[in-house]
Amino acid sequence: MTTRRKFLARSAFSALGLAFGNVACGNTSTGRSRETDTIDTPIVPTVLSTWKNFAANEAAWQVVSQGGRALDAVEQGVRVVEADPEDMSVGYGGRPDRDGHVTLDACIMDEHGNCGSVCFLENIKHPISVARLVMEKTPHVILAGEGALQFALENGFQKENLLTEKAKEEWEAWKVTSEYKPVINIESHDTIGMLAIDQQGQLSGACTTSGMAYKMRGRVGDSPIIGAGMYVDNEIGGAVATGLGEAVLKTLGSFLIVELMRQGMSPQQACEETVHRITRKQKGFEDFQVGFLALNKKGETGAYGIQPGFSYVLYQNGENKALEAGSEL
Ligand code: SD4
Repeated sequence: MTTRRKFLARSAFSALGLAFGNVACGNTSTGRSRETDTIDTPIVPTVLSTWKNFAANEAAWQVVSQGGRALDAVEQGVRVVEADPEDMSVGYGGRPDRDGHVTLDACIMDEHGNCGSVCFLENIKHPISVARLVMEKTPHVILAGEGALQFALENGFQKENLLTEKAKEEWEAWKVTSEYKPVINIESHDTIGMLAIDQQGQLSGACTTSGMAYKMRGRVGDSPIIGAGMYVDNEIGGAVATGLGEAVLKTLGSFLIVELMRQGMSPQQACEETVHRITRKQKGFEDFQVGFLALNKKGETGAYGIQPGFSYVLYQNGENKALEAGSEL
């Protein structure tokens, strides 16, 4: 097992550019050799997540720093937010749909390109762990609604009431006017998307949410859709999205970012180009938020949103830092 001392030594080597990945892949059909770059790619263990989820990053870094797998890191990281009743966009304490039901979406993807997802799942506190089991125990990628719940219960998850008093009170206040405006509140949303690189240089990603507050019953956003809310290609990098899911779905934003990085863009350029794609093609973007984070194999990161105020947390070289993304407006 890798010890912490080994990890620190390795991190020091990484900082000096002396630890290298050993992924060797052929040239792409475009003649570019982006994948072959990874032969000489220094390993920079990293955890990157949306909004100000310090504790989630910390939990993920614990796994990475002990030599664990990036997949375990992202699962453990986002579980912190799923269990937190104060975060009203994820898991327990999430805002309900317009009928008062908390319905959850989540997905996860590993370094081999395996992925699992649940959507429209009710009464289970940790949808990310159910998504992981869909990936590992079934031949499928997505389970939805009743079927996802049945699968979770069969696998030992407990049914719980996820609607907190605070979320219920807010929903009841909303019902007085019940203005149904399918736009995400620009100021307050905290869906967590997380990407990690472990000490072996492997990449994984996770995304989990209770979705848009007071959505129509049955509405599913981008977060559980592989390539929309999250995508990872271990040869290139990964991306996650937050904000108005409908806008992300129409652009398949996370997949697009990874493909733009494959073609040679930096994570920052890829995030900006993907936000431009939304603002060029989608009407009304002035009134909603979408934010993307990207991480490439070298540990370089990118972040960009439509609106100002998109914050994120980056854990690298032993430091957990809050940062603010640039924006289109
Ligand atoms: C959704 N993208 O369901 C999610 C919401 C979100 O921060 O990201 N909120 O549309």
